[in-house]
Amino acid sequence: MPKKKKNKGKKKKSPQKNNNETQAQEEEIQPAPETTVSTTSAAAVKDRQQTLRELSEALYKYPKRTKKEDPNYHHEFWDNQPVPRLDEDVTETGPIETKTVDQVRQQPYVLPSNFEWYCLDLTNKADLDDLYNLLSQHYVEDDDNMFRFNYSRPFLQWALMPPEFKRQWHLSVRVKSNKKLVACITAIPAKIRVHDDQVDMVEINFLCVHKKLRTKRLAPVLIKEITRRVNLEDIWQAAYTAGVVIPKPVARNQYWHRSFDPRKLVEIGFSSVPRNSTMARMIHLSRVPEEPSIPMRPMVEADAPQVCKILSEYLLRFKYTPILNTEEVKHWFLPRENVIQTYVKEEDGVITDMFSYYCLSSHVIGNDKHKLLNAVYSYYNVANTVEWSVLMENALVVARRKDDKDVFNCLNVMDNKTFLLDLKFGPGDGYLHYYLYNWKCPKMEPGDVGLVLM
Ligand code: MYA
Repeated sequence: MPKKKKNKGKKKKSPQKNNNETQAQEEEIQPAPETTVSTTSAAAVKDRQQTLRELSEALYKYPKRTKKEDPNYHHEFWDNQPVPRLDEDVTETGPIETKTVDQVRQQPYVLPSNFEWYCLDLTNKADLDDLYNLLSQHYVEDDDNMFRFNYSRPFLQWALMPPEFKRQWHLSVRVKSNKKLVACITAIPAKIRVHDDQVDMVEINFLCVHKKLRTKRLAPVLIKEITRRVNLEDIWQAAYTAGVVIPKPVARNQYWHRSFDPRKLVEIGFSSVPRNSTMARMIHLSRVPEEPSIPMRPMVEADAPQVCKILSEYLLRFKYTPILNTEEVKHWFLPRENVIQTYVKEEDGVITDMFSYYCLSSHVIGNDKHKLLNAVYSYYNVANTVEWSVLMENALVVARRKDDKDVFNCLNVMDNKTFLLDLKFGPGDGYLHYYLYNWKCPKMEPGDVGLVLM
């Protein structure tokens, strides 16, 4: 769900997945042959098939195709941006347009007269509160408006203040008369590898317009102004994700959900008890071990060079990844309570494996009993000396036992599909689309993606 989002992909709910869909799902993602739960006995296979069917039915139907997914849909804004058209079959790789800084407009784009641009200072409590409140009330919701992301203040500082961040890229719009914050869009610097190219670009996130100002074409102005500010720094490409389909996704990924608290998830409408199953059975399926099965410990600062090394080597297997230096690894991976957790497996001073997840709750809209859905999202993981399902079961244990979360969410990026079914993740009803601005490249499979944005 929520993550991702979203409509940035994410969430939720209800059953009624038909048999064809269930079967298709099982065919799409097969468990890794070497996993711990594999067995050849007919009874065990049957039991496993039943479990997988229940998990698939319990969670999240597929979204309907919307009008905008029609390749002939006219996109007034996007059809005039340096991105491939929806019906374009891209076979080449590289920039779509090339400009120089002296060609960039010097003046900010003009807003309606009652609004003004403002650069947020996220070290300032009042500015951080303003951003938190805007997003908390107006950011991404699921299609049925049952859940809305609740990015915490410390999360926003983590997500938006990596090394070399720029305040002028924490762009917002205020009402001139009372200074109320009503819209925002953010960029942070990032070096990204796409296929064989390493490109200095930005990651765009937190595009948000106050609900009362929607459909007035403010979003294109925000996008054009952040583009101008990024171009002024001689940067011409961007990476971003969204639940919506616009010209043109590089990849389409799906969220998977591992329930820890099925009773709560059913009470809030995030999931449901499938036909032929019971709540008791769902609770049984959702159990996680009491203790981790392998010795792993929270990452500390001195681990950063080794974490950087094993992660960088692992990411070489994929086609769309970040390139991180040691300072960036410290920022993105050192544990921060209820924001980011990273655990490493170390033997004789050598770090071989890691898992990490970030913590992001969602508001449960209009539910008297539950106010928050407490979720974690798989971030970057490396399994060199243990099987994927063993490593990630330990992540589940820590998220459930230490962080007391309701659900563990995971995209089918990188090698994640190898452990999803074995660890009893079920498919979500939303897709997260990956994009590149001003960079064309051939479409990728979900497992080619090695990038996780918040
Ligand atoms: S994804 C999260 C997006 N945020 C939300 O979903 C929060 C809730 N929704 C809202 O706040 C509003 O509905 C938003 C649209 C702000 C989304 N990405 O102003 P409008 C196009 C890109 O009348 P509104 C994230 O943060 C739409 O197709 N474009 O619409 C990554 C249409 O264009 P066209 C989008 O509903 C953001 C136009 O906007 C999105 O009032 C990456 C309509 O404008 C979307 N998610 O506001 C941004 N949604 O007519 C791109 C709608 O052509 C970055 N639209 O179809 C590009 C790179 C920039 C930097 C480049 C540097 C080199």
